[in-house]
Amino acid sequence: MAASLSFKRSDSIAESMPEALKQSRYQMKRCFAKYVSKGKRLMKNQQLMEELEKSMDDKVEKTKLMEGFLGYIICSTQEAAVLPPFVAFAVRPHPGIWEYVKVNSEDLSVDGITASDYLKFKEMIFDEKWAKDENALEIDFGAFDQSTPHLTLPSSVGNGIHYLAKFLSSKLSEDSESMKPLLDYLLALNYRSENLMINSTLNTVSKLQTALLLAEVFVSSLPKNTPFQKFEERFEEWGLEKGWGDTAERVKETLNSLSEVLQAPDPLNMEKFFSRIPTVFNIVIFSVHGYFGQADVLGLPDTGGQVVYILDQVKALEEELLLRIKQQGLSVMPQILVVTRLIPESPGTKCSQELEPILNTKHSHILRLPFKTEFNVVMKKWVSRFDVYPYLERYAQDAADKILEHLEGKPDLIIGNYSDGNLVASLMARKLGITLGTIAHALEKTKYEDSDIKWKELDPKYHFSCQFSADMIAMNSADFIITSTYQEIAGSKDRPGQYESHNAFTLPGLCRFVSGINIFDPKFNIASPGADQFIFFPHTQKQKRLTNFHPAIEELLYSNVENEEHIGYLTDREKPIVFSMARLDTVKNISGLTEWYGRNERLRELANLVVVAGYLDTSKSKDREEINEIKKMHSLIEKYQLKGQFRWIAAQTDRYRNGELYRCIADSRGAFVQPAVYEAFGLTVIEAMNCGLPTFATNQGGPAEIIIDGISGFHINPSNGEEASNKIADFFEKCRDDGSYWQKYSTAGLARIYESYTWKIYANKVLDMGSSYGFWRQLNKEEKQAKQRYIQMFYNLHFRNLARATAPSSTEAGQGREKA
Ligand code: UDP
Ligand code: LCN
Repeated sequence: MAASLSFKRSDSIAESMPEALKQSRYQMKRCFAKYVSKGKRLMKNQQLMEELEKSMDDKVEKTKLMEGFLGYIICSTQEAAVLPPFVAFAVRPHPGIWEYVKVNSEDLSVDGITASDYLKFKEMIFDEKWAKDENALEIDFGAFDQSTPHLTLPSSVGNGIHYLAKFLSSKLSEDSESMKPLLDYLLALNYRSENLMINSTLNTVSKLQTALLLAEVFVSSLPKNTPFQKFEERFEEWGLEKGWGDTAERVKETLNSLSEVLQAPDPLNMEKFFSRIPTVFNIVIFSVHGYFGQADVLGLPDTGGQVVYILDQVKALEEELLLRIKQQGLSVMPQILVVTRLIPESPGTKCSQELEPILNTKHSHILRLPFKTEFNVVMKKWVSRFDVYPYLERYAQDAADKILEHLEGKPDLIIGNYSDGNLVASLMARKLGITLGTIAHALEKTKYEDSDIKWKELDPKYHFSCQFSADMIAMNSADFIITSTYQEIAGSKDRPGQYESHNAFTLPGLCRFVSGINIFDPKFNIASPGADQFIFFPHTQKQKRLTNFHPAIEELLYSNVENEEHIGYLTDREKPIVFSMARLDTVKNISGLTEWYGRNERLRELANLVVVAGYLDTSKSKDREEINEIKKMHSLIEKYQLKGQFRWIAAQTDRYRNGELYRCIADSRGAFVQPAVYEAFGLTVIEAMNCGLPTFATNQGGPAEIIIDGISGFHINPSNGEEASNKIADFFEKCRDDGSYWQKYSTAGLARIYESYTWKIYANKVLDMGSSYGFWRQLNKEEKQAKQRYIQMFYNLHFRNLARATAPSSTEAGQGREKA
């Protein structure tokens, strides 16, 4: 909104709004009268805009107002709580930056209010008694972050490690004593009780500096590739141990970066030094729910990208660890353990096996432990991710014992995944005093509209009260948070990020989070995943193509048979294929895509539709959402008479064959469509692009960042099916008329992948985080401990009760049954 720039943006909205309201007093009175006319309610941005438009007849006035400051405020308002005669606005002028104001619709007076007041105002709509309760539970995690430095620019969000190096530099240069914590940290470095880098003789900063100087002069005189072993003894005389590097050259660089840091800390040397020191050898990764396996599990309910991500992540981390350990001049064997649920009754998968080596790694394993009830009964069957909460505390205890036994000691880094894994990881990290990183591929709160304020309605089905509380515990316990994209943290201009939406929210009747998590905390980092390029490679690499799969893929796509694996058929096989693949979750919107296609005659003429998703038969599914979606799919096939142009294939579990499937779709000059209502990252998007398949993906979430619209693919708006299907139809028309059009998008998609989405970049970033944040938590010990106490109290007095309340009865549990 260009006009907004003419206003003094240094003033707060509460300060500027009264004058702006005065200038359009007549129109605004009408508009506010409309807002309050329907009584108390919660209004979203679109509604506010629509009703503003409707309240004004004069077109010129309307345009003037919309281009002015008031228009800017309404455009930036995410929601408004109406409680006649007041309207309270939650305004988000920039990503991560919120202001709350309350306007009296009668006299148009404006008051700036706090987040807490805004939340109370909102609660009045849903639970008046609770909103008025002065002793209602109000949680303020931010109260413990007073001395933690925070970022201020929205554009810096997600680059925490970089800013951490700056903060560390200034903290270490405060006074003559400031360097002591770094010395203590180095003195404590060891592998299985063997000192690394320095030993106790270097017990002052000046002794360390002298040793570094002597050693640097000495190694400078050696040929660059002299192995460390050749001068190890000399180093010991100076109090220096292994870990500086494998060759004279590398050792010299590391010595120099520490000398520079000790002399006058600067972020560049700080980052470099922390990326070099040997701090991480053993890693534990928690991915608790679902079916976690290496084969035959993908596409099952709750089992999608997270499994793929973790298996690829482990491979990348192990490779990078091995490289780093070699470059540090050490001969340590790293270990990575992925800890998940053991499901005794999981036919067709290996999920009942306790220990399983991870394919294509040397030292990594999956370790599985069952859920046990408080009556010590082992849960035999799969449990939906929404129902796992009563088992997690016991699980964390059992896991800690097993992990210590397996690793013969503590891990150096714990990484959690998703709400359940993050909670377990935070319990274990606290118990053992270990650096904690968390990942939330998808935070459910943002997937379901108003899931916070309407939690009571949704709780019997989803247990969001447990889940959101668990998320708060994990995010606040984490030393660092790994995200896939910027939008995951801070959203876009118009839409708040997943984490951002956890800053101030309320569960009326239960708990009000006045400061849940602050996205300006330097713990937030972006490390985007990649796709396994052995599996997902361009369709043009003919010599690598897995042609042995072609007969099966031919059958899958084109046979006329309808069976348990596929429904519908394609009469005209000359047409290109619009392809999609996802779990059959509501949010994935596969049924939405099917409906858009059904309605768009032009698209139906131009292309066939093939979707791979879930089960085809309700009797096979145990998942509530999937059952609904299956029913919807069948009714759409009937309603739009899709047979002949449409094929619905059941979930496919073979990743190698899936890679070839994407390529066969590319051979048909088709396109991949990811129609999700919201997608946190979207691995299928980068898989398709890696295979050279032009891709259309939702503009809601990660894909909006992966694809540059109109350049490396296309964005589609999942809430406007007609526009989306027309955009796809336009593409196929242009491909029909211009032989090079399809190729242009295929090539541009690949280029985008190669420049930004690889696992190597990811692993480097994550290991650097493990090291830097490991030191930060030592430096920040007191504040961290105080916060930990608060978290512990919240866990004990709040979360535990919620989790217990969702547990099945002892009889159900005894039979290994989940709650219906
Ligand atoms: N997938 C699969 N078979 C299916 C559905 C999905 O192999 O029937 C894979 C897909 O190739 C991708 C992952 O599961 O690797 C899904 O990841 P994404 O990030 O797209 O979504 P999620 O399921 O994690 O929400
Ligand atoms: C879970 C999701 O919902 C996806 O958006 C991600 O791509 C996947 O995990 C892997 O991070």
